[in-house]
Amino acid sequence: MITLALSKGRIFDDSLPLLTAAGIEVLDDPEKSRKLILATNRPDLRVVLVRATDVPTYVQHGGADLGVAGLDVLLEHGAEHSAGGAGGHAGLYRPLDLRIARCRMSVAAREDFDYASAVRQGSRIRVATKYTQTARQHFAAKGVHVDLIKLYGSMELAPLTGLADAIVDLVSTGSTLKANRLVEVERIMDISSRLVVNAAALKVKREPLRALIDAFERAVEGRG
Ligand code: PRT
Ligand code: MG
Repeated sequence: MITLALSKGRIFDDSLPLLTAAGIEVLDDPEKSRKLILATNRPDLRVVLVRATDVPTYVQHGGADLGVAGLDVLLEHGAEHSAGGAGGHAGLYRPLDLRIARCRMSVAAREDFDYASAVRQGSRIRVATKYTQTARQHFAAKGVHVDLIKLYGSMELAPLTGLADAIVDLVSTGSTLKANRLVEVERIMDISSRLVVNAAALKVKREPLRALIDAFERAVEGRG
C-alpha cells in the first residue's frame, strides 16, 4: 500500500488535476465526507488528510510514503527540526516542484509605516508572523533588527492593533492585505507546493513510488 498525505483545501484541490493526469481518482470528496483516509481507483494507493503543517511530519516519520506541502511549511519544518543536528529534512526527499498553490511570502505593513526608512535607519522592527524561522533568516540576512512575535493566524490584525509594525505572510491575489489596508513592502520569496517522499519508503517501495513520481513529473510538465 502507498499512502499519500494531502491537506484539505487548496492543496487537495490543486493536486486533483495532477492526480487525474497521473491516472489517479480519489473516490471520496473531503468536503462532503468526514473520512480521513480516502480510497482511490488504485487498490494499492490511498490518500490521508492531515493539516497542511503536519504533512512533512507524516512523511518524515513514515505515516505517509509521500505528500504535498507548501515550501513555506517545508522551510519552517526544516528549521524547527534541525536543532538536533541531523539536518531538518533527514529522511525527507524532495524530488519535485509541483507548481501548484503558488503565492509569495512577503513583508506587509500599514500604509503609514515607513518600512524603507525604518530599515535604513537600523531601527528595531516588531514583526508578527506564523513563519518565524523564515522571517528570522530573511531579516538576519539583511541585517535588520527584528523582534519576532509568533502568531498562528489572522496576522493582518497585528499592525492594525499596534501589536506589530509589520507582518510576514503569504500573499496571492493581495485582496486580504487590501481589505485590511496593508501594503506589501517587500517580497521575500516565491512559494509553491512540493512533492515530498519518505527516503526509506523510496528504497522499500522503489518501483511503485518511482512510477508515481515520474507520473507527477509528466503531469507537471504537461501543464507547462
Ligand atoms: O488554513 P488552515 O489553518 O487549515 O491551514 P493552512 O493555512 O496551513 O492551509 P491552507 O490550505 O490555507 O494553505 C496550504 C498552502 O497553500 C500553504 O502552505 C501555501 O503553501 C499555499 N498557499 C497559496 C496559501 C496561499 N496561496 C494563500 N493565499 N496559503 C495561504 N494563503 C493565505 C494567506 O496566508 C493570507 O491569509 O491567504 C491569504 C492571502 O490571500 P490573498 O489572495 O488575499 O492575497
Ligand atoms: Mg490557511
